[in-house]
Amino acid sequence: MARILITSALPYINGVKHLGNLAGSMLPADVYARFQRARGHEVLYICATDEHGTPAELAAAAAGQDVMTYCEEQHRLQHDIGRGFGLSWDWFGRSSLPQNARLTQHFAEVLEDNGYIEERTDKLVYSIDDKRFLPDRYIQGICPICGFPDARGDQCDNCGSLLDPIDLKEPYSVISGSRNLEVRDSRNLYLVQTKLQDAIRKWVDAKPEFSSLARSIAYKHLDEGLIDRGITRDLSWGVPVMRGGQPRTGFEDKVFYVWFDAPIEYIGATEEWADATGGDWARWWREDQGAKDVRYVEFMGKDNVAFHTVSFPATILGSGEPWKSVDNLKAFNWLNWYGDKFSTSNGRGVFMDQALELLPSDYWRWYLTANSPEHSDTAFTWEQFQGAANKDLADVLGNFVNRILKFAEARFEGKIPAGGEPGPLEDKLFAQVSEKLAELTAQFEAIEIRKTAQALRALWVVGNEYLQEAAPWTAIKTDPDRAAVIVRTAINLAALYARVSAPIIPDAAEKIAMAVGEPYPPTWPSPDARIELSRLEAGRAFSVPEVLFRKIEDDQVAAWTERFAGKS
Ligand code: B3M
Ligand code: ZN
Repeated sequence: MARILITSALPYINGVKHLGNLAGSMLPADVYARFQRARGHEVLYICATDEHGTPAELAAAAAGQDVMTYCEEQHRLQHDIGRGFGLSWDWFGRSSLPQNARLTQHFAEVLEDNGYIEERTDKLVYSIDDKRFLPDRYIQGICPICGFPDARGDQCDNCGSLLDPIDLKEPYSVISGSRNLEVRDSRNLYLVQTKLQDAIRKWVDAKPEFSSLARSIAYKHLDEGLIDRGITRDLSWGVPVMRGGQPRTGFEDKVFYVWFDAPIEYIGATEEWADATGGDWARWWREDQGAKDVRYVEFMGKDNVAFHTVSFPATILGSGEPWKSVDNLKAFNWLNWYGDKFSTSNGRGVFMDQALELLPSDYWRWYLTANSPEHSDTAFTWEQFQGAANKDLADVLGNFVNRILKFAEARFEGKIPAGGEPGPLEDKLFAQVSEKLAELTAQFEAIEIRKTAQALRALWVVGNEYLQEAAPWTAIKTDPDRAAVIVRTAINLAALYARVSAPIIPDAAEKIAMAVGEPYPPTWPSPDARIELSRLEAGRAFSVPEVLFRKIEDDQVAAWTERFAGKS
């Protein structure tokens, strides 16, 4: 049994996330976690809200709340909606809790002791009208790289470049819109990444499992040459800058930069989990306390890769302490809305809470897995979504389960029939299912998201083809034993479908499992279909679940297309 640590990028606290956030990190991480649990491995899936930095402060101000109250409410909201999507985190933490603060301050101290943190004077943008410095998202302007008009102080959403606020052209304060800005000196702590350039490159070189997207981004930054990064900010909400348990002189009004503390929250949230469950967090994160044999997989969007392949490894490596670091980083491109960005303010695209109002989570889980923005930016369209739901879920899987259980209930009094022996059609089915099951298992193991969905669908199709060819409704007229074999085999196949579909569509899988009296959550089947398709014994009672997937009607698509199109 392996031990697998999984983390997905921590969603910012400011507001309910859209389907793109889900598709590019939390959902594939959950699918993988469920699969590995079914395989019998010890899995710890950790996530949390990323509560510091300017997104939190600006959003709290806009909501007319103090930041702590805002974060508390938003964390609960994001937690509940995530559970509504079946996100099976073992813990969904909060980066503003003491565990993360303590760890962040510890890392800063050991990094400074090891010579990787220095105090430097920054030229920062100060807003005379707002009477405050404008870090990161408090300032916007024209991107110096691509000319995008609304680039943020820390990163350009358009070209993804990491920016320094003073580089922005025609900057303005996000708080007041004021352009009455000036550059002033500010003392800040710097993570001296340039000293760790070689160590980080060696670290990336030693990670062959990283997705090609993750590796290409990591090497792009390494080849450009790392820069030393400011890791403190003139903000009040964040991890206080301490030294030896005391506020650091001159830094009493500063906090650590959100991207310094956020990845540390992966460890912090594991401590939260341990504090709440009696678990042992060091067993997952300290190689000197049992984490050496842990396999750690990270899931995130491509805009987060730089921080996870440069500054977070710099923190871990620079500490000189035996912390577990990621073995496989699965990076995703972006899901967009008909080619455009999701936008709360513009009402463009479906956000997680709205999605659950429209349809059960399995519809979204299936579509976002089968159409994952895995290898390129991918556009959501209602037409594709309707097709995936109506064809794959309703016509293929749902139809198979419903047809065979309804027929068996009517003709065999709701019990799996005895009689007859598997024949050539069953031999063919066993061979096909064994082959498709092996393919599906391999794609899950390889974390090939789209190929996993394709392999699962191919397995569903085999069942329909078998029923079509075996035609128990015809066989029963002349050869009841033949009909009994077909029904027994097909009900076993429905049970197998529940087991292998559970990582992606857990609710439907549970309904099928309950109907045929199988345990849930399921274990992963053995590779031998002949054994697996004869497990459910004759005489076992079963029921017919309600229709697993109602089809999406054209008028629903028309209404939703209009509702979520966004203002032109
Ligand atoms: N909060 C997500 C984002 O950039 C960011 C991820 C942090 S992972 C440590 O949208
Ligand atoms: Zn740009």
